[in-house]
Amino acid sequence: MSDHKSYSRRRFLAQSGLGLAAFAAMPGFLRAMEGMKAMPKLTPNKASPNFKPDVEFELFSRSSSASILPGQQTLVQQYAALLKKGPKDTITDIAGSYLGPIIRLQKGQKVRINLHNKLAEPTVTHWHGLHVPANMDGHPMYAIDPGETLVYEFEVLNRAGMNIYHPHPHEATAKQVYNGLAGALFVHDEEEAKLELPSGEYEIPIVIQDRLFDELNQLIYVRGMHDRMTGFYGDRILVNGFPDFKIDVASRAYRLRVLNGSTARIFKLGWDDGTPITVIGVDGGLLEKPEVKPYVMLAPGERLDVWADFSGRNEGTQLIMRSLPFSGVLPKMAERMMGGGMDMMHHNKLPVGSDYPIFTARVTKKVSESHKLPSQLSTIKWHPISAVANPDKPVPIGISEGPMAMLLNGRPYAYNDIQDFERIKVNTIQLMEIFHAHGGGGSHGKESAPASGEHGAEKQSGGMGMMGGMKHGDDDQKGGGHGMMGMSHKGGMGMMGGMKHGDDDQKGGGQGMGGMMGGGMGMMMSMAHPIHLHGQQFQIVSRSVSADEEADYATVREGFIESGLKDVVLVMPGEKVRIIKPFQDFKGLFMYHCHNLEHEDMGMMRDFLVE
Ligand SMILES: [Cu+2]
Repeated sequence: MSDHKSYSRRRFLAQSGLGLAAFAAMPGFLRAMEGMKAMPKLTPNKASPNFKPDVEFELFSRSSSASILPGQQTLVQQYAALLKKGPKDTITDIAGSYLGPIIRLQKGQKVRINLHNKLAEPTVTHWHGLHVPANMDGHPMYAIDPGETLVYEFEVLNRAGMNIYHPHPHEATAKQVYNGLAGALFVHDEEEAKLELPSGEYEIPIVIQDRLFDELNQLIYVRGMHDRMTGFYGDRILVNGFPDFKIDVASRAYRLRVLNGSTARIFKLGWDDGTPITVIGVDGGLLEKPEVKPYVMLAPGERLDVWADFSGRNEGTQLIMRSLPFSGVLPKMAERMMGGGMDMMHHNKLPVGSDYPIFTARVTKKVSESHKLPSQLSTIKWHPISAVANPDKPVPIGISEGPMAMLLNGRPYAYNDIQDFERIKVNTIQLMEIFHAHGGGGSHGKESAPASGEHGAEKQSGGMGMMGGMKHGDDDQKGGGHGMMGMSHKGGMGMMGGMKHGDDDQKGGGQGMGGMMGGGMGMMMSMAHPIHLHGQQFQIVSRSVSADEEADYATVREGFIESGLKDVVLVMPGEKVRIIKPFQDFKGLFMYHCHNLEHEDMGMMRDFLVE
């Protein structure tokens, strides 16, 4: 299409304020949907007679209720497990919690899990962090109906670390996790055992979640489009399923296994007395050496292994783990609305980026002996850039935010919609670049657009201009991307952002959506996304942020850890992150998606086909 025609059409939309139906009728949007196929309904995998498990357990997804707040019980969805074979400590219930039991596996174990769907809706369980075959990974295509059983069989290949099990059904992941379906899954190995880190009662899981309750103690979830676009935020912090969580500790070292199990909320963890946080591990297990940080950022899906040493502290001392102030993860207008500065949307008592307590540690016993922090924790097998299959052509993961859908690489999630750049050769190590396809603000749109161009993603996104704006230097497509989907301008400037200087395409498109969405525009702009890749953990090679985001970035900058293996990386507005990720052993579909689970369910998710 010519510049002139597309410009006129957007201009027409802008001026007529036509509704969403007109938007959906745009050819570009339809082209993006062409590849979309319905999720197949597969026959659930059955137990293989040749597989001899060391560990076997039943896992039930079911409706239940739990005492969370004083008074009436809360209806929840919950995992329950029953060990059939294996060491007794494989399954540990958290008494009184809606969270699933803690699962402990050893590297090298062969595991069979029989998932029984006792819910009234389809579900499937994903082992977030585990390196398992594609058909054991809980891809939404393996979802089972109520009453069905799905058998998982895999060998534990991971090194020691904290993983998560949670549902992953198509467009219902967030709701099921929010309703309570999630649990911690620890892998242990010999390398970790040799360190003799604090264990038993001295190793404490800390699963942090936020929830919103009504006056009858029932869970409130998404109330409208706004809650999906920013992600859903509760106003009560729960740890391991409990409000006002407190642990009684002795004056010695503890190992805190921390997981952000929220659907959207990002934390900046720090001790209230300024004690630095000693980190010994992240998503993919132990670091090589401990890292001491003033605070640590923890986005949904991320894990932290914290060395918390209370030795030398007097009985009666209290230490509070707080979320400390920061800014920039939400668009400015959404930040203001959440804080109550504006009365348009849902005010939240606990704005993201405000200062609030997470849990309290009380020293109730003075002891003299304590574990010493090892100076060397583990050895990580790093992949040098020379081992990478595509050093000059990183696989693109382009983030774009829009009022209708959250996209990756310009496309919404669709089953069997693999683009050329999403085909990965098995047993290769890939360089990948995660970036904001629409930029995070006026100036660095320039920076990120060439990045997508150099990936060659524009070839695959051929007819995708309307959705993705992936193609650099093509004002028509770029303008379309900005206008229709990519609300890239920050700070409540969405409607005006495209209006200055001679970028006519952006102007037309920006106004067009503005007209359609009315007052809701302000929040649809660049925000932080925790990007998760299924399969093996990756290493972070570099992070860079555009100059216009630096002030906000300064409030989080010291909270990132790059010295360990990750499977979630928080990508801030204006930020570009390069990673190196192996795709070894298994062929098939492995997802990559935003772990803001509301975004995931909106379509900010894609598949890699490893072949
Ligand atoms: Cu997101």
